[in-house]
Amino acid sequence: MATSEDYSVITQEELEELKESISTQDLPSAVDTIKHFLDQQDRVELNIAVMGESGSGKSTFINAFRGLGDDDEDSAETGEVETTKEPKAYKHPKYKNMKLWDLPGIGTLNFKADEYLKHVQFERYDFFIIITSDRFRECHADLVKEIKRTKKNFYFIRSKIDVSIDAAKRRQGKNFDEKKTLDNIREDCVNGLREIGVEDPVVFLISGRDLNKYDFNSLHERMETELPEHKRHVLMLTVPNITTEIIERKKKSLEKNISSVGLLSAAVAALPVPGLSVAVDIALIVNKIQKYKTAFGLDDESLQKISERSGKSVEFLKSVMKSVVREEITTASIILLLKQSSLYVAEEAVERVLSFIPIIGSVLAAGLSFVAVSYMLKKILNEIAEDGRNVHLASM
Ligand SMILES: Nc1nc2c(ncn2[C@@H]2O[C@H](COP(=O)(O)OP(=O)(O)O)[C@@H](O)[C@H]2O)c(=O)[nH]1
Ligand SMILES: [Mg+2]
Repeated sequence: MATSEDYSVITQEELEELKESISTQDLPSAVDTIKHFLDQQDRVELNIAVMGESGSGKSTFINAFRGLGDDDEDSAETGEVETTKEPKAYKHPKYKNMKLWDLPGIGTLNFKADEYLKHVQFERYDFFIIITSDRFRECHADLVKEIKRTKKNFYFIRSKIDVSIDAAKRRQGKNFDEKKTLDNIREDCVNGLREIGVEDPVVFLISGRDLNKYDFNSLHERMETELPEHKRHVLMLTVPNITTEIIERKKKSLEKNISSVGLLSAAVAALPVPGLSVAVDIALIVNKIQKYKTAFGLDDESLQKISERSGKSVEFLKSVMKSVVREEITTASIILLLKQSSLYVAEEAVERVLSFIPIIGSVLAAGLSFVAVSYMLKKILNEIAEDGRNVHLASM
């Protein structure tokens, strides 16, 4: 059986603490404690700083990264001349703990790079994004030298790639080669950065209009690998479902988290409180299904938005969905689901019988519960991710 050391999402200490507090509670409060713990996991803060000159495409990128268009509620104003001198936070519409910070245009404050970083409170950010829509200049290089001293990560973005591609198409006509054009732009940016003293720069080509194209996926993948584990989860949860690759990576990330839920279930099952194990398992599963539904954009609000953007009706989008989230999730529907899973029925019977012999019984039930809950959740996650993928394809 897996041990909690394998999973940094839940520590042995947290597990013990939870067990301790649950063992003294009545059933409803125990279930609440578990729900609260699970919600906390998704509330790790992630703060991303976006910097660049005015007009470079910061606001457009900030909106796209949060899955918003320019005209959506809560979206950042684009095409505005920047007047603010303070960083402004833009929250993710569904995960308020994830914020993108629009930093005052570099150059507008007449600060040196170190003063600038102090002014924008650099400690606050997990990493920095530096955007330009043409070439990188001294001001960008100075900033990077200072950021390096803070030991934080940074990423270079060359924005408005769609504009460059259109221009190349017009210029080159029949000889247009997209890959070659992109390689040239990337090489120009990298060489430019080297010339102003940045060692081994990596530049990502992005269009805020078509975030699903060009280098967005590799940028996001790189950010993910360079973040600490508990922050990675938030980065993956909040990424818009704009390509099948991203949907697949999101699924993998959520799958890793399942083991901790299984462990939780096992820990609870080991407590000699009749009925607790099943009640907690149901609460755990309902909680996770709701989260998967939101993560893959299958909640009503998201479907409505996809429908408006794609011109496909909500009914049509729903018609490609097959998983449990097509209907409303209730405790009753989950119990039905559990009953259909032979694994679980076996466990329930075992649990009832063995609870008369507390010590051996609880150990056995714990093992079974871990397997059953993990198995169930993996199966459900796969089905919901598949729905996410099908809705994404149907909206194109
Ligand atoms: N075609 C295209 N236009 C963009 C892109 N990013 C920004 N823009 C446009 O460029 C202008 C400045 O963008 P904005 O996001 O406001 O830049 P900011 O001043 O850095 O926040 C706006 O008119 C945007 O619509 C992009 O990737 N593609
Ligand atoms: Mg702006």
